[in-house]
Amino acid sequence: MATRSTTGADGAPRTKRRLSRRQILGEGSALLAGALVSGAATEPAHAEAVTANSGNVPPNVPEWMKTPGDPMGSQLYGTPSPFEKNVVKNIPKNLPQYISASGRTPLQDLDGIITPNGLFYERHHGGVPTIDPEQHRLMLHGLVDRPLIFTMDDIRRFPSQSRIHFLECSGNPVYTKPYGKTASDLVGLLSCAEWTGVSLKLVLQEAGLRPEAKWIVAEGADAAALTRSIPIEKCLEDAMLVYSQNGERLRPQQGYPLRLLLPGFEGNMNVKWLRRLKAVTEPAYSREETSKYTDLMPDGKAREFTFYMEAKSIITRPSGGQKLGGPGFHEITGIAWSGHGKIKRVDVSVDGGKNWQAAELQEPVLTRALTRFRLPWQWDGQPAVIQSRAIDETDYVQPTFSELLTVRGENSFYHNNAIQPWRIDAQGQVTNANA
Ligand SMILES: Nc1nc2c(c(=O)[nH]1)N[C@H]1C(S)=C(S)[C@@H](COP(=O)(O)O)O[C@H]1N2
Ligand SMILES: [Mo]
Repeated sequence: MATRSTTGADGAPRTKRRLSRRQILGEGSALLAGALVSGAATEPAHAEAVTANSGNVPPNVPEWMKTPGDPMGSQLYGTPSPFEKNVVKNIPKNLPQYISASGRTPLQDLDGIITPNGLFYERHHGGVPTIDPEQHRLMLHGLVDRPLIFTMDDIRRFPSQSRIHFLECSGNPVYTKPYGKTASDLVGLLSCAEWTGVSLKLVLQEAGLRPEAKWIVAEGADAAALTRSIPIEKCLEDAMLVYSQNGERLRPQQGYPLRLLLPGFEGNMNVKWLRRLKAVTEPAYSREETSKYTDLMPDGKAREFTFYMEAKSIITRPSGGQKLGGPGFHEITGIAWSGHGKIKRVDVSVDGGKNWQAAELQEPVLTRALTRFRLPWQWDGQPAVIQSRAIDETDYVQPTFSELLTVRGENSFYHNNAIQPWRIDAQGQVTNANA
């Protein structure tokens, strides 16, 4: 066994028996060495863990290589490894289920831009109905030449399209404090999927949409009969009637067997369990667009029909509830999105907002979809405040919460797209800097 002396980022010499990590990873990964050997003045914690389990680590042959594994077919629908059992939706206990039920995506545990279907956020106003697709119908009426009723088979006979878009609840998070601890607590009413369905424009044309039609009123088949009015321009732009999500049929929680998808529009308008579309000249002024989902502005007027979710971003790693293993290299990564189109740039600050640098954007950058950003960072072990700000293709810049306050006043409730700062203390513990 080689004995090798290395120096940690804090200058303390270390003696390591066995193969050093630097050798295992190759000299090219010297970048990581600081993080791996630094920390405590004695042998680092993960090296101790390795000693305790040394029977299963290289160069030994682990237990799970000595006999064949579980046979195929033991699971007809795959589930995550049991070791990932803590990566689950974030659902507050004791929720009044039929008033404000919501389950959040664990954003801090996910990579890339696609939300797995089992972790897609959910928000229901009247519970999740169990709908037999054979019995489900979509009625299209009002200002059309031919009122129509479609079965799900009819819907699937239209030419299909698949597109990747985010979906975000406009109460993500609500405007007022308290803000929560983790990225999921704060903005977990946000997910992104590849959606498959039919262009709404095509279906409206099939029915002979009349030129007087200025709005489409959409109604869901849940106990809330959730109803929203959609401007006709959006219906003819990129709205979809969706039946699949990440390649498989919608989950019941996402509106099985059919939902409306309005890319970039506030989550509430994306009516689930869609059963009726009525072409009309005026909006319905339903509960969800008057009493709810409006923002009381400083002049005392309520802002209604906000539609588009503004540009926003959040660092997901490191983020609230996580702990940095020690000084040295850490990748800062997160997600950015805008209802208005593509993300143009994401700036990251590691000094409490004094200086900003552009992060790398993961290609392809898609319109009205999550965009993953990354920035390499050498943490010096000192307390720090890190945050990200998104700029979209319209050059709109994500505001700080105090900038939002000057425009919106104290009484807004929805549509909070403020910058989210994370505080890192000298021990590497990450917390919500606003809390
Ligand atoms: N029919 C119906 N559609 C609905 C809702 C609902 O309760 N009933 N909730 C809305 C709200 S507030 C949001 S944020 C999104 C949530 O979609 P998801 O549960 O698929 O994430 O659906 C919207 N569509
Ligand atoms: Mo929502």
